[in-house]
Amino acid sequence: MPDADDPQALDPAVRRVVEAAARKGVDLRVVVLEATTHTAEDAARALGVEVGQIVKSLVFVAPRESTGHEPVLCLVSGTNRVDPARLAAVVGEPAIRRATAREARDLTGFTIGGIPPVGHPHPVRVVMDPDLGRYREVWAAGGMDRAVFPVAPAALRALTNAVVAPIADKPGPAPAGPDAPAGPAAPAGPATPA
Ligand code: 5CA
Repeated sequence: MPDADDPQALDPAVRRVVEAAARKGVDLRVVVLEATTHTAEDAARALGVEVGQIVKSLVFVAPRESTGHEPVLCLVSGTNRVDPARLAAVVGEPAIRRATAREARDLTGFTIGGIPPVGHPHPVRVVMDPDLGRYREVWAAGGMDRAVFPVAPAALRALTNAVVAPIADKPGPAPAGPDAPAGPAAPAGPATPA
């Protein structure tokens, strides 16, 4: 698996990720794989790690009268799905929904399958799934569908300024762990089944 050591040799999209991390003092080791790692399963197989260790970067949008949509980026463990009702409660955006592929590209500058946690053209709110903290190291997309990089969950959180909150679609009430935000973390009223 070739390491992309030479920043000049990197795809421009990957370079945006590496440079954004470098500006925050984090030296990313981006690995460019030979086969696509479009999905978390692909990435886990290619890297020989657990699917839960793969960071899914999922774009959601909250409607805004003035600017159209505000993106919210969810960093989710590869085995989990986002429960939109939980996410809505965590971010205080009742009308939040999944971005279309086109919206995701227009808002982030990256294509689905390679959307990274950092390197976006505008600051973006980030919510991180606490399950990523189960691992010493997780792997996130590096700007294109064959590029991934390893990162410690705490470093990923610091790099993205993420709020860590239970947004995954799981049975039972949302756990109120020490990372749960002070705001409306648990969905109020009946949760909408996904
Ligand atoms: N490179 C991998 C592992 S890091 C990756 O980027 N995975 S991902 O989960 O972050 O991105 C793929 C996800 O994009 C899929 O799981 C799927 O949930 C989502 N997706 C795929 N097509 C669409 C679409 N048309 N609209 C919205 N989301 C989509």
